Amino acid sequence: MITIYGAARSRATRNIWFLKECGAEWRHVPVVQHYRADRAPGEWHTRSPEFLALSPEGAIPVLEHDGLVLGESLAINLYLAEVVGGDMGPRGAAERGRMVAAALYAATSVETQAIRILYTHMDGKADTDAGRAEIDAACVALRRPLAVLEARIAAEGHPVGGRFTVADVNLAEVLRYAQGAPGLIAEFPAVAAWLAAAQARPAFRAMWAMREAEPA
Ligand SMILES: N[C@@H](CCC(=O)N[C@@H](CS)C(=O)NCC(=O)O)C(=O)O
Repeated sequence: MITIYGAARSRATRNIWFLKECGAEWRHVPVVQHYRADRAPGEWHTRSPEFLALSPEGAIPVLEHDGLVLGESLAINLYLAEVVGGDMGPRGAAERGRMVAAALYAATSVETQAIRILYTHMDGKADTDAGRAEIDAACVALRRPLAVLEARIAAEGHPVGGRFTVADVNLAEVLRYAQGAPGLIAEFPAVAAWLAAAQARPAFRAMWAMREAEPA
């Protein structure tokens, strides 16, 4: 049985969405961030000894499957794509390379900047001068990766393979953090349409409902 440790109000959304796309059977252990431990009394959090025994990193999400314990949300999805993803996984070595590249691109070129936008909103600073400056700076850094993605999606419809794959989920869930930057995504019409279609998928909606059901 596949087990995902990690509340839906975390990067576990990437894995929950993808598992719902796969229609695979899985078990959810909603470990919360240690600073949100009061939101889930009785549940494990990221500093609980039981969780640290499984994952000394103390970070969610973590996957457990057939004796494998794996961290890193995007790597977890790449693994799931191979074991339960069917055609959402790679058809060969070239696609595998592109899917790994898409995940690394999401983690290195997109996430750091996108998360600045998210945190500015979470800190309640988006409507302050400092917050607007922070969001603007992140947007400047994101326009190049977004332009690269725009060209790929305009040509092929999807990041890899011309079909919906694990690369769509990994990139879309990281890009979601940048949606709080007014007008940014709309500057890239192919990306905007692709992201809207991805977030309209039943599996995304089901993941989102699960997330919303958890205490904020
Ligand atoms: N690069 C990691 C980041 C994992 C991470 O930082 N997770 C956060 C929650 S989204 C966490 O576990 N924080 C632990 C804590 O602050 O208690 C991934 O993508 O899985």
